[in-house]
Amino acid sequence: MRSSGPWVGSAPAGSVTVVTVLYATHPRLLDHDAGRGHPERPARLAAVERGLRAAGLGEALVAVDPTPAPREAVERVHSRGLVEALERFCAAGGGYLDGDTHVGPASFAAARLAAGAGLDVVAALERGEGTVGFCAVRPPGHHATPTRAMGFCLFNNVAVTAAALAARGERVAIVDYDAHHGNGTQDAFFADERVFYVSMHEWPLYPGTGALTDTGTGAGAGTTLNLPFPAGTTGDVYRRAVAEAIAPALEGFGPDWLLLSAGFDAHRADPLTGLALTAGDYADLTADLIALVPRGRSVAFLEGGYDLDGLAASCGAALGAVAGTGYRPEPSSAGGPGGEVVDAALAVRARVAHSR
Ligand code: OKP
Ligand code: ZN
Repeated sequence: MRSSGPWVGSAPAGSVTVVTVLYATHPRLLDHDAGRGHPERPARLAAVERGLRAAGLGEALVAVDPTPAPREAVERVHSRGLVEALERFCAAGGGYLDGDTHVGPASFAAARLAAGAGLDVVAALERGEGTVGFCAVRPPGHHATPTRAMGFCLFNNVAVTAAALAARGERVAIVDYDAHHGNGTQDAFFADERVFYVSMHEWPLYPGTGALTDTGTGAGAGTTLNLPFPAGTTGDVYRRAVAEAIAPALEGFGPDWLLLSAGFDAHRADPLTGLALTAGDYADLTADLIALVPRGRSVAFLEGGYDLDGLAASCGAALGAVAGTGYRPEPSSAGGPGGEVVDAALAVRARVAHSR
């Protein structure tokens, strides 16, 4: 535990703080060089901190000092070939891995810290030190597949934590509300019955995966659920998706843990996407999702979110809702398209449920 600023409180002995948010971040995450003028920039982590401060989390936040993910934890998800190639490429000075994924000399260490944060937060939750965890990390992770870094992502942070939990017999739900589909996370667990992956994302949009009909394979049949929404989709549709499709599916699955791929780029102001969520919607969705697992068994991982004000407001509202501070800088939204996607997802779920 480390106190990284005056706004980070540690609960005084005998205090009646109802909720403790374990907040994992690290200055070395700022050293990952995503490339000149890149939207995935260090200022995002300052915006997150600003949002949490504005949300009045104050005393509720307790800092967790992340340690680099052990190699064996990374290799539960990623091939040794990817890990070694990434280490060599960064050590040699870095460069572009694909058209929009760039690394520098400090990126490998940042990626190992980003991948390790969730493991440390889980350990702290298991020691009873918090109610919920939030990993304010970069680079993000959900596009990184077992064998490939892509889409701003090096290691799949949420997947590394999910795989560690699953390896010890825990059942894990991953819900991904980033505007982009988490193709890497889906790939990692598509055939895995211990991890249920749910994504709500914009379609069509990068990376182009995440069809309604992708529902898992083999032992993992029925443990993937995709809701590909059109541009303009608003919070009312997301809330209905959670209430009618996601909550029943996860109740059937019976997760011990909820890991949230918390991307805030579905906010209406985001420059990379066309979805129309507000900070109020992020508050509602986060509270509704965290209610699906026992207290002390959820961890959110920062993924996208590229409008700094939208990011600050949305992540402040999301964690404020969990902590009950009532912070709501923007009202909920309604009236957009996308309802037919929820109907279609319900039809797909009915078929999948029957074939099991
Ligand atoms: C990362 B995360 C076409 C544009 C690709 C990549 C976006 C990655 C988003 N070359 N843009 O999901 O927020
Ligand atoms: Zn995204």
